[in-house]
Amino acid sequence: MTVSTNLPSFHTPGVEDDRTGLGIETLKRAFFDNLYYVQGKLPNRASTVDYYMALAYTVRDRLLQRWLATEDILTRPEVRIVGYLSAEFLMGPHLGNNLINLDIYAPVKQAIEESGLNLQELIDIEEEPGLGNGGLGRLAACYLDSLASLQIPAIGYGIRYEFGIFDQEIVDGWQVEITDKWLKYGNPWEVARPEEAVEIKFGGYTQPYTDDQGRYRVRWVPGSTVMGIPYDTPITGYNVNTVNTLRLWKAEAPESFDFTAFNQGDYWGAVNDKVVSETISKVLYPNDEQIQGKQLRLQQQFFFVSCSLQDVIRRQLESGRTLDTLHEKFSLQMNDTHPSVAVAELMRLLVDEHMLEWDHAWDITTRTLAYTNHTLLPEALEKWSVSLFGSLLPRHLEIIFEINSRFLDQVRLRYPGDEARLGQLSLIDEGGDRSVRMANLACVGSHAINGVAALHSELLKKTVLHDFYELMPEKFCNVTNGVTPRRWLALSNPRLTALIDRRIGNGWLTHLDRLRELESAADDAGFRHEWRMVKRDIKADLADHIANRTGISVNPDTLFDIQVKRIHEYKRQHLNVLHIVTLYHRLKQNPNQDMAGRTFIFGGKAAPGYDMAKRIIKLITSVGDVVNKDPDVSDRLRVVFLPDYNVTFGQRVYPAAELSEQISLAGLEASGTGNMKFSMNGALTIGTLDGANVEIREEVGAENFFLFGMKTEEVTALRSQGYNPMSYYHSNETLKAVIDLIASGHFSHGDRELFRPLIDNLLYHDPYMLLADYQSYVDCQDQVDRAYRDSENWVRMSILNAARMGKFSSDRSIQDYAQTIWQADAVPIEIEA
Ligand code: CGF
Repeated sequence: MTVSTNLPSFHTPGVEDDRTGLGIETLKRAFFDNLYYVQGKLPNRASTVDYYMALAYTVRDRLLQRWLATEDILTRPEVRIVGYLSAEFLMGPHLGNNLINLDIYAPVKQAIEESGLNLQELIDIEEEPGLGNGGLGRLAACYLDSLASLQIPAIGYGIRYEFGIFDQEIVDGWQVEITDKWLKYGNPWEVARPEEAVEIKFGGYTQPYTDDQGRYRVRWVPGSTVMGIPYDTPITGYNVNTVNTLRLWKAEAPESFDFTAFNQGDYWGAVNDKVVSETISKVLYPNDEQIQGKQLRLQQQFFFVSCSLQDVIRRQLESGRTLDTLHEKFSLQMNDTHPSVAVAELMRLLVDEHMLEWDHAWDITTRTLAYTNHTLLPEALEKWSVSLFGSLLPRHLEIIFEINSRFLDQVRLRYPGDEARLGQLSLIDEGGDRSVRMANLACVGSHAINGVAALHSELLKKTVLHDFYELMPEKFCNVTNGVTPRRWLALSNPRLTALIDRRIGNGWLTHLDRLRELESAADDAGFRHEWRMVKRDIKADLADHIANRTGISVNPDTLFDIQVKRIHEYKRQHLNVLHIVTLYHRLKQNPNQDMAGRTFIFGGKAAPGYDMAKRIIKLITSVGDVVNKDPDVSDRLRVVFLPDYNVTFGQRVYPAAELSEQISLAGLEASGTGNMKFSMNGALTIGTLDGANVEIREEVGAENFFLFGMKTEEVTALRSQGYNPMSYYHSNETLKAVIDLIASGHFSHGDRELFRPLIDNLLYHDPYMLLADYQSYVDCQDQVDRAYRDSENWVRMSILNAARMGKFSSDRSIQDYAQTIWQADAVPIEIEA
């Protein structure tokens, strides 16, 4: 179905308009016009931020017609809409991405240069909206890019946190958190829509009553209300007319000022209401895969879910449909359990507010909602104490009990007398302080449940969701994650993109499988030379950046070995450190050791309350301090921790990488997406058979992937037979020497206490089995070293890695979702002049 829109254009036909025109002179005029009229600045007084803002408005003007046209088609009853519900959207800077997607990079560059400015400087100054912790939020951002590029009408729904993920500084080798003030200069990309605000209720109590038809009903009398104000950001598709919307909700008090309280002299009380309400969207919880059970977090979740569902219902009714067909117009994807209170809220809206019968409402709810699971880590599975839940959402708790009782009745029929199974499946965990299990709620209330990589989806069926799989196998499926090649290749690696274009022409950015046409180029010495030169240049740029940022000089002719991701014990950054110390120890013993020089680069944030992760950062920086200054080794080894890893930093780092570290303990990384960004940019992976590594290896070929470590089954077997890390320590001389060296205070100015918690943890518990995988890892790293020294073959493997990454475009993931879960089609938009 292609739809045409005929919006009023406000343009004079045939005349290039300052708001839409793409001629160089027009762009320049528009740019200075925005600087003057929107920023209120003359060029001689304008800062780089002012110029950035003026350019952002100039670009935004050029997408508005498509944005309004896309908004317009959403109102048509026959157009199906995907709603992506996510507590996190880690969008990254918009300007550069929009220039690429609108295909206006070249004219804008020219216009800006002719104005005596530098486009890259303006792109670089954008404060990135860091409204996410890591993989999950960034995945949501890639999916919005692909939805728009595939012309699927979609709305991303989330929270407009005033403070996103903290900025990280490294002080004396430790992480220090700084508030992220991304909104300090204003946000040119968003448009507030206060006229579409909705009211959100909390607390209070419920009251049964009988309606005029004599039916039993329940009324929720809330204790407080908050307003949700939508802020919309346009999400451009690549080279298409579709511009979807990211709708983020900001919490505000219903009345900006309580005059009664004020007049009675209670100024504090009057303002307090406003302050308390706004707290809800104040700050993103900075924990990745670790629940904290804080009341404010549940408030945030319910807040954005209720705002979004009310918005969806309004759109449904405004399109002329009734709620009976909500599932025909909307498919709502819950990104993890964070939005899973949607199951209860949609039921409440349909039953209590729109007076549908329970069974009918339940049918609509389950046909509308679907759930993506992102983790097997037990500490990440969300639970809310029944008492906390009931005090904040008393009506929802009743609804959850009702859903549970009906659900468990069905389970009883299917498995008579199986109390243990009933206990596992129940939405309520009856052990200790009773709690609501959000993953169970999501499973029961959805028509589809998916994991994010083939291995992860299989493990879900075997472990955490095993009982659900046995009961409802038809709901389970896999959608392997993907990343957008527009941001992660075209925008971040223009040099490689240009080289690929020269070889295979364009068009591959939307059909990433076409990169396979590069395979033959891997055998072409001339092409390999060009490939190597591109990588070398980008490495030199990163080396400059590292020198500016950290004062550490690194040699671009060494192997760039990179691990960037959240710092977490299961991701095993400290295994990487054990390898570095092993090389250091070897070189100290034999300074003439023949090895390729290596630069180890780390980046990533630790959750502020996660002591072990923070100590891992300190270990990396401390080892770096010693190694980088030691003349015996520093020509061959360098260790860098680059502070404040974020999307912008990722864009610099992935293109420069030669070796990608994906070394989690098998069975624990659901998918990973950094692994895909690295390979797409021609890095080789050293990794375990975990998450999407498994599929990456299948695609690129085992001979182009450095595999090490135990498989999931081996991990399980070792654990069940009783894992004893100490036995590895005692039986492996080098491992013992490496651990002893760290424990001796060699990297901590003689302080033997600093790393004791890490060392003791490894020797006495080692939950992520570093010691068991150590030797295999070191052997594999030696293989990497030998391979790197055969530089022609290395480049060959690098080209083949990039050439075979088609599967990991988020376009493929979105097509999978669209076909198997959403039944959503492309709706190409024609804009009539
Ligand atoms: O989601 C993650 C990431 N930490 O955000 N999980 N969560 N929750 C997984 O650990 C990654 O493996 C996964 O790639 C990502 C997106 O699905």
